[in-house]
Amino acid sequence: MLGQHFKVFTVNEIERKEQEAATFDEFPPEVLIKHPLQNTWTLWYYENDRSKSWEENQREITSFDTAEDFWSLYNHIKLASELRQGSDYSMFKQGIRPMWEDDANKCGGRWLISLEKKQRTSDLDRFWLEILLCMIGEAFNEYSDDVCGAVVNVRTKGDKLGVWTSNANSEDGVMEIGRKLKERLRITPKLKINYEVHKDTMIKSGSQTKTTYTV
Ligand code: MGP
Repeated sequence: MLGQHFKVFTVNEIERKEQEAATFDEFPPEVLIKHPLQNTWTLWYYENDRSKSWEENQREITSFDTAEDFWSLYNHIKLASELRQGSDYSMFKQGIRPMWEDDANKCGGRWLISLEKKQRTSDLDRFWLEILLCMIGEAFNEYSDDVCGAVVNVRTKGDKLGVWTSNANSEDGVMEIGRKLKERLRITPKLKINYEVHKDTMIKSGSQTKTTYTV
């Protein structure tokens, strides 16, 4: 994806070009340009403040559209496992709010990965990073457009990761995204993950939500 736009240089090639360029003006522009992503992404942070509504507690942090700016942001913020219990990170395509009500989400749902408590130390951070890399790298191939964003919920009862897609009725797309997710997170085939339609999650009673697809 990135290579379509710019040649990727090895460290040795860059060092040689630096030595060859006598002044900054002579520096080859392709070395200075950051690697653009297909989409611009926005990071959101939710912190549970009981004096405010759920929506008010969602804070838009920043947006980025290059691989380098993604890593600057990622390296600057806390890992999900270091967040206070009850907090969330969400990363969505720019213009999509991380909530069921957004036009892009209202007919959609999420692949949900519910972790056991002990997985906070072993899996949470690497799963979240891998999901982010899948999204910014458009790893879901022709179905990448169906992806709206992803959420990590840090909870005492067990953390959750959700990959949100725009159309719960698009079975081919939803299933392909689910399969790819399991493959990239290296989740054992024996462990099943479920897709929930947001409209069902909104009206769930108790802790169970109807499952629409499973991989
Ligand atoms: P949660 O934060 O997704 O999961 O939803 P948690 O805390 O594990 O709770 P559980 O109910 O899944 O066990 C918690 C609550 O936040 C929901 O019951 C809603 O009141 C609110 N909420 C969550 N989301 C994703 C939304 C949303 O998209 N829109 C609105 N309006 N409220 C939401």
